[in-house]
Amino acid sequence: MKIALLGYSGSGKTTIVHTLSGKKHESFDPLKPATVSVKIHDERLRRISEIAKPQKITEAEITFIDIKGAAEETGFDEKIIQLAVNQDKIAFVIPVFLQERNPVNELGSLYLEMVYRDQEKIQSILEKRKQDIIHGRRKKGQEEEVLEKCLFTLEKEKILSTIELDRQQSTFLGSLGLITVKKFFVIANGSIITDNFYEFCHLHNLRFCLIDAAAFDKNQIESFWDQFLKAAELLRFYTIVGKETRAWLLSEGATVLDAAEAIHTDIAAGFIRADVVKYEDFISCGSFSICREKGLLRSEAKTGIVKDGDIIHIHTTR
Ligand SMILES: Nc1nc2c(ncn2[C@@H]2O[C@H](COP(=O)(O)OP(=O)(O)O)[C@@H](O)[C@H]2O)c(=O)[nH]1
Ligand SMILES: [Mg+2]
Repeated sequence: MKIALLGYSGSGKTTIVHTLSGKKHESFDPLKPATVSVKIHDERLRRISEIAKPQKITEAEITFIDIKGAAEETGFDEKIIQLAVNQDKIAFVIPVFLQERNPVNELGSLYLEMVYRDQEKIQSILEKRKQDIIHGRRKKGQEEEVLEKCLFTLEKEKILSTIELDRQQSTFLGSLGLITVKKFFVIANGSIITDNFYEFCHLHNLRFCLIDAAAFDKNQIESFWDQFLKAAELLRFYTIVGKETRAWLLSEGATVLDAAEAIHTDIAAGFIRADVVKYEDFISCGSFSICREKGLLRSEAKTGIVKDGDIIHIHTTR
C-alpha cells in the first residue's frame, strides 16, 4: 500500500516518516522521492499469534512516498503531482504545531490547488475534444458528458471523488491522471486540532488523523495506526496459513475476493469460498474449529464484504 505524502515545505513529512520508520532518509532529487516502508505495529496480530504459535509473523506494511514539498506561494510542479497520482492513496500533511502557520488556510490552499489543477486539466481536455467534434474527428459521447459533470463539480470547489461513478466512468477518469479522483485524507502534524480545522475536514469530507511527529510517544503507536488506517479508509484482515500468521491491508468495502487477490492472484483465480471469523471470537474461542461449533464462523462467497479484524481462511480449487 503506497501512500503519497503531499504537503508544503516544512509541514513535517520527513519527520513523520522518520518517526514511524525509525530510519533517517532524505531525497535530494524532487522527482525521486524517498520511499520508506513501515511495518504496522499490531497488537491483534500478536494475540492471534499467541494462539496460533506460528514460526513467522508478518505485519502489514505501508510504503510512504515522501514527496518534496513546494512553497505555498508557488504550488506543486505538474511532475510532482503526477508522482502523487501514481500512488494508492494521497495524504495531505498539515502542520498544526506551528504558531506562524494557519492550518485551516494551509489545508484550504492545498485542497484548492488540487481542485484548480484538475479543473484546468479537464478544461484543456474538453477544449481539445470540442475541436475534434467541430472538425468531425470525434462524435460527442458519454465521455464528454462525464467530463462536463466533473468540471461542474470542480467549479463548485468539490473534488471528483465525491461524484458517484460506474466502473467504466471511473476507469476513464482514472486514465486521465486527475488527482482529485483519489480520495484524500489528512495527517495533522502536532498535538491539537482546532474546531475550525475539524469543521473544514468535516465540510469537505476529509478524514484526518493526528500525529505529534517530533515528540511522538511510542506508547501511542497502536492507537496512531488505528486512527491512521481509519483516516486512509483502510482495514486489516488476518490469515493463519501453515507456519505463518499475517496481517494484510485492504480498502474499506473490499470483498473476500479482493482479499484473495491481495494474497495472491492464484488464490483469487481458484477461489471457492472463504471461512471468516471475527478477531474477538477467535480470541475468545481459541481456534477456528471451536468458532465453527459455536456458529461463529461465516462462510462467504466472492462478494462477501471484509470487515476490519476478520481472520480469513480461503478455500481454493488448487
Ligand atoms: N515542534 C515540532 N516540530 C516539528 C514537527 N514535525 C516537524 N518538525 C520540525 O519542522 C521542520 C520541518 O520538518 P520536515 O519533516 O523536514 O518537513 P518536510 O519539509 O515536510 O519534510 C524540522 O525542523 C522538524 O524538526 C512536530 O510535530 N513538532
Ligand atoms: Mg522533507
